[in-house]
Amino acid sequence: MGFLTGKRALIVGLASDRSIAFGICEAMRREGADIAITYVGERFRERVIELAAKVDSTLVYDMDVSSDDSIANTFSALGTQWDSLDILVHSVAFAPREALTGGYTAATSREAFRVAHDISSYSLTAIARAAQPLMQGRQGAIVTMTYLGAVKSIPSYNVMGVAKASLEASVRFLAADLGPTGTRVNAISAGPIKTLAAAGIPGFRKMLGHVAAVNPLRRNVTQDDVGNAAAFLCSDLAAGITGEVLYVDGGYSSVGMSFAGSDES
Ligand code: 0WD
Repeated sequence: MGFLTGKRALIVGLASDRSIAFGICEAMRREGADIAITYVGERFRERVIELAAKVDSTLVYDMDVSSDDSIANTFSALGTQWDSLDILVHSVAFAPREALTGGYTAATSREAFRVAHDISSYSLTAIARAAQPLMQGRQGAIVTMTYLGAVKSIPSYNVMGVAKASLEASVRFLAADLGPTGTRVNAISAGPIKTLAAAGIPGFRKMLGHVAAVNPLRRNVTQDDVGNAAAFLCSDLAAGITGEVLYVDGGYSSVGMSFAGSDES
């Protein structure tokens, strides 16, 4: 029996089989959770329905997290299928492409700042609120996806790093607010993984190579690594953990200096 048996999980942010969200779906299903999925944009619908079938799910919703109506409609549709929810996964981020190109100062317009924060940060609070009626009294868990750019500058990550800092602060405020109702809130800070969203970051391939060359595990992390950590964080095995950012990055963030290869010679 898996350690999520009997739990219901809503996974927000599936775009392709490479999405981190899909790794999370697979790990949670393997551990026994029932899965519902959201995506954004009709053009993804058929693809997401096929992916949902791989985790035995038929509950698939088109939800734009920048729209309160879309969020409300999705949770009301989900509520007709499920009378409770144990797990909410937020795996969504967006910034206008031009904001991720060039230096931070020149690239960060007011509008790009607004959009990045709305979709990549505020949306966690919006969906956490919408999920509350279904999560009441469930000892549930919310997990979101963040990146090292929240706490350190990273080339080209620009305003997305500032939005991730806001997202990580939101995790702490949500954890404090929702803890007394039984809901835990955590983030996973993943190392770079090649996905559709990552493809929008200039130099991403270089980033992958650098991280794999110098982190303690000498490899990039995978969707499975992140999926397994998310499954753990949303399970009763992690019942004492909330308001935390868990690094799943092969140890990259723990190193002050490291040379490529196996030693310093
Ligand atoms: O290296 C990486 N891939 C890392 C990703 C390292 C560390 C963290 N992350 C984070 C991302 O910042 C994001 O928060 O993980 C999360 C998932 O990202 P992903 O799996 O790398 O990317 P992807 O498969 O593209 O999923 C992100 C999705 C969007 O994909 P597209 O490619 O269409 O931008 O976020 C969703 C969408 O499915 N999304 C939205 N969902 C609802 N409403 C919206 C929206 N308005 N905008 C984007």
